[in-house]
Amino acid sequence: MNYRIDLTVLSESERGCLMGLTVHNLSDQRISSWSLEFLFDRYIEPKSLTTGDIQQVGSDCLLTPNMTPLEANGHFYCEFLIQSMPIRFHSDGIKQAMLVVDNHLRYPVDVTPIALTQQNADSSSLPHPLVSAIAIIPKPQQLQALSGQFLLSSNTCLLCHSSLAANAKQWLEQEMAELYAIEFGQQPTPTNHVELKFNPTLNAQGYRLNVQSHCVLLEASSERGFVYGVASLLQLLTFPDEKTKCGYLPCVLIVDKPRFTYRGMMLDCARHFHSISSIKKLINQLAYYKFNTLHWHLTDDEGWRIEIRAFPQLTEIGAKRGHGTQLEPQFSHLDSVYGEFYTQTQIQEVIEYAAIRGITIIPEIDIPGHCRAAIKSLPELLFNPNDHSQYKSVQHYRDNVLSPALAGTYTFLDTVLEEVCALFPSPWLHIGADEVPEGAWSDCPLCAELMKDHGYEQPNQLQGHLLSYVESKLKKLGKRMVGWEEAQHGNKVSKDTVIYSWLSEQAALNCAKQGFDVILQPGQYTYLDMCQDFSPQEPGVSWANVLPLETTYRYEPLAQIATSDPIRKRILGIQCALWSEIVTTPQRLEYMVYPRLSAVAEVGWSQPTQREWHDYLSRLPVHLKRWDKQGVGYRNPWKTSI
Ligand code: TNX
Repeated sequence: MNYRIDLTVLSESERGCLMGLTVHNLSDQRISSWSLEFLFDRYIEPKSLTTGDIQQVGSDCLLTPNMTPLEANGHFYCEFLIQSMPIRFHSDGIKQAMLVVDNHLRYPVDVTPIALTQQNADSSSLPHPLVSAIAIIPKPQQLQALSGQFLLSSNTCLLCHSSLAANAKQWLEQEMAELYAIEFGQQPTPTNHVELKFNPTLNAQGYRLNVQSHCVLLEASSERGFVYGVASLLQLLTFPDEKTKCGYLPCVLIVDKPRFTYRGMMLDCARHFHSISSIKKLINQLAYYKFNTLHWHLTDDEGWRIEIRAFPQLTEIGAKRGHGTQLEPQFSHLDSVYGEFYTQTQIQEVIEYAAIRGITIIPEIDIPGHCRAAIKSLPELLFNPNDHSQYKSVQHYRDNVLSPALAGTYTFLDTVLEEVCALFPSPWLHIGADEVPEGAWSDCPLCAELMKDHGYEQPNQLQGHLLSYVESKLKKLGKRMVGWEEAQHGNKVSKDTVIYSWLSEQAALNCAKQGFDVILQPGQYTYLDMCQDFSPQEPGVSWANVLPLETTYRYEPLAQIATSDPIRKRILGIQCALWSEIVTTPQRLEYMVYPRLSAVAEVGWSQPTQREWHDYLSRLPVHLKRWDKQGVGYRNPWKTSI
């Protein structure tokens, strides 16, 4: 390659980091007119740049050197300050760069790993406990190992006595066929059958699984209970013998039910798009680990990913980013147009696939912040030319907030929400509400008028104004509004709103004390985009934590809250999240998700008294083996080099 850039951390302080950037021209051509476009997700303070100018929109940066030519075999050097915590990972460096010559010719640039001032301590290493044969994750509430085993083969008959078990039956049949090429026999036999039977005495999400040498009896009182019983059955199965096509289930009696009623995962498909097949593969694993919710983050500044039939512009324009489109390139794919979206038909297919596995999909339409893709797609409705408010969002956008004072905003919201509510059977709809930047709506005549009309004193009350409109719209559409913890800012939404807290568990407890139902999603323990270890090559971000498997596993929700404290009733459950800024490929997705997903599963399902780190580790190897068979990529926590 003819061009190369090196980025070095020169010093770190409270205020941020001082960085040195060198642009090398390795060719024998002098370049007189050039600029450098690069993707970097920290904010560069424009005034701090020692030579040239910088423009930044999100992670897209354009450095123009002010007439400094790039000599043949020469280099250009500048320094700048970034607002950032100390940098310890290569993922924090420049992701991609292009040299722009004479304003239009674009050349690829080699980007060396960021040079750090300091590295973290060594990577952690894990003990090697004895491998458990009965290795169910999450750990069941009661499990009694019995002697003997059940032989499962195509001679086994699957008997289903309850319509509530139909989905679970279908899932079991599909898994057996796909993974082991075993199809259940049709003839009922007294000595070789798996029976699914309704038992009204069991807990709503509970099940009872009794494996005996001549039959397997799975009982539950709900659709989900049957699915969880099947998940345990699938996990108990030792891999069928390839030749004879039969597998073994150890004889056991399991009586099980979850600690929390809500166990979810959030997937961000806006920052990077994940294919329908990746999402289905993930949903299938969620079912194996007894999750019941996928929270689908479908819109954000960097992309609108859900077809809205009334507004095709949202996906024609808002799903694409890159040169020649309305949205700048972000995070990756600097050299091409990036972006896809899901049609409503595809979404329907995913909803059905998830339903068979006991998983509800909650869609998220993130408003009023994180709306840049929507605003660029529908400027005639959403752009307010008279709003001169100055703000910068956490992700460095200055034009990503919906206006509560524009009529078009309400037309947009009504239409989008009507379509989304009709598409998703979920009783909840997530409206985001996170990270509205300070300063939004502060210099806008229409907003000032609206504030005056309603007697609001602070512009941020307009957030409450907008959200309470959305809440009543959703109520009319038969849905309950749920949102990030900032949804209660502006103080106008009702206590029916479910709050997803992400900054800390304390934030969740504060909301619960005010009377909100909450879902725990503390970034410090449950954010799967956080690096999994300390080595600089480990992919991920680290603003909330470095998050090794052990840290996730050891998260103990509500550890400080007395068992008798009524506030516990307000904590509906827990959720992990994969934000996708750094999730550029399906392989990266699985690397970030597994095995930490299984650790979160146990936090959400099993009672604290049943959880033990070494015991969990002794069960994990069986899962790695199954993931190998299923083609699920994972980070092997026992092999630390990447
Ligand atoms: C915070 S958690 C965000 C996201 C980012 C994520 C990166 C939340 C509600 N907002 O917009 O993608 O951090 O880790």
